[in-house]
Amino acid sequence: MKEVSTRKLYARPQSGNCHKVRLLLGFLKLSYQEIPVDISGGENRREPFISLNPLGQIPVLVEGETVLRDSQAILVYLARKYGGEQWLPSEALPMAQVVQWLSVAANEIQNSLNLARLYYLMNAKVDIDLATRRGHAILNVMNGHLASREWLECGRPTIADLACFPYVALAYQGGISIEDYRHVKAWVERIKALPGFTPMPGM
Ligand SMILES: N[C@@H](CCC(=O)N[C@@H](CS)C(=O)NCC(=O)O)C(=O)O
Repeated sequence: MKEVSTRKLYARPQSGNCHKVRLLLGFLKLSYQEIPVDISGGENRREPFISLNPLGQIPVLVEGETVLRDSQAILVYLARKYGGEQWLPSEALPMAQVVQWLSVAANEIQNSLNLARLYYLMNAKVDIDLATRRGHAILNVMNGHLASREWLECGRPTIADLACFPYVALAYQGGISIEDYRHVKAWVERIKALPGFTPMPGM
């Protein structure tokens, strides 16, 4: 383990966005302290948390004086700082290809598969028909992309895979089955089989 005694991850067990970060911390063998944030109790909207992230969202990574919000940004930081070329290449084109999928994770996946999950698990106000349609649309795109490759980019696992993985693996909790997307299903199993993989509740 590479020790940074002050590395902290503000998170909650049920959050797929937090789990992306947890996965990379694990793969990189980085030690950290997890600080639970009680979102249902509104802790994310009060001090001291709101000073760490004015958006009131988890995950937040604190490493010494560095404070970072957003799971995608945190993946980029950890991958480049501790992962060498493995998880996020530095060359222009492969880096951009990985970043394409970070955007998919933050937009198409977050606003479909994750919203559908929040509708069923947390009674969130969501247009469930729209979220479901969008969920199937992005699964269809991913399935086509993965038909000819094992990993989203670079021929190896990168943060593109980690960013997209949790809400795809948990899609069933939002009433969306990945059974018909066989290449996506195989990719989910491939990620779960990576040495050092740890599941989150529901996986
Ligand atoms: N773009 C952000 C989204 C983070 C996000 O939506 N976090 C949720 C938990 S998974 C949250 O903190 N929700 C509480 C709220 O918005 O009040 C990321 O990828 O980290």
